[in-house]
Amino acid sequence: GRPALAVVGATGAVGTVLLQILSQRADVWGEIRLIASPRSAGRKLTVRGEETEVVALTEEAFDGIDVALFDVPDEVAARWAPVAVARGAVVVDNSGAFRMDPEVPLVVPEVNPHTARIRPRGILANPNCTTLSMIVAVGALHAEFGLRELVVSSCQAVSGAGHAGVRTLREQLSLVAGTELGTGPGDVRRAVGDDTGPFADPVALNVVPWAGSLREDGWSSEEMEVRDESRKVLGLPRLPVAVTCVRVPVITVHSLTVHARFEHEVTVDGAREILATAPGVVLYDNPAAGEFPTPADVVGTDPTWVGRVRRALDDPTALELFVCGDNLRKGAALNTAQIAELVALPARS
Ligand code: 11C
Repeated sequence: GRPALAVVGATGAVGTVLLQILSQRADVWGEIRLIASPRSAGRKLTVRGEETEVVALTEEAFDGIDVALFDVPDEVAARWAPVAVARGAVVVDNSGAFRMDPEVPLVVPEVNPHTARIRPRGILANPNCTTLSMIVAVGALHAEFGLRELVVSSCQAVSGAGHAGVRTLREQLSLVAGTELGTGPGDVRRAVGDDTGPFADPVALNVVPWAGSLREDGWSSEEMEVRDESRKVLGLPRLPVAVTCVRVPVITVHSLTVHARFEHEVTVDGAREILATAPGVVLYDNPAAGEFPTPADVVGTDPTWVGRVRRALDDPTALELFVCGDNLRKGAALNTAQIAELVALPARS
């Protein structure tokens, strides 16, 4: 029969999008079992047009499951992914718990599908949504030109922080809408109050140069992850990577500015040709006509969108790009679904 799939964390922001994606893609699955915390057990969610009851996360919940997709916090994944493996499932995990484990492949099907075949722990990891929102485009250019350095800044949407992030921005927007706020120091902060939700500062009418938790020497966890994960996915363990992660008042779609330096001289025409034909990438780049990707247009779509392709003014080996990707789709749910399909249909990789 067809393989059985479990979705662990079916009620979260990523889980919700995953159920939509599983309903839209070519159906390779037999049973799809929905698993969540005991708090959500008994809820009914729709997948592939069928109402499906959510079952509680227990050891027995994995019986008969071939592939288990995890969209849960790191500590829940660390505890339960090995349980699912012990019960016979291959785990595709979208938390940070296993991404840098040398025995866990970090998989982006358009970039390194071959790595999914060898999985000593029975676990495959999905990169962070910030890495994923740009890596398919960068990977296509690397395959042709040989990447030597990456300098990126992110503009991250609030849904990267889940339902709580979206709620926070919507509430703050309702407090500042129709006012004259944003003209005096601290006026937005006073209007939205002390509770800034999952963010370090007010995010309405603002940009916040911080995402994740504090690491050594002033770096954020998000910045370290973009560096570590880009190196691992591209197979370039010593790639110089400079990153600044910034939160912006966008609901969904992470954008990144990318400065990519390559082995040899590059041309804009050569880069455009690669980006126009790379699987999973859409080149949308005609500034004379005002055409470049923005989150408001990209949201809800699958590809990585690239615009503003330029050669660096002071370095003929480097390109500047603006990249947008839906952080809940390619950045999370879609990539895990694609990895699960690689496991179910290995001939494709
Ligand atoms: C954000 N990239 O935008 C983060 C969310 O380790 O999967 C993803 C955190 C993670 O807030």
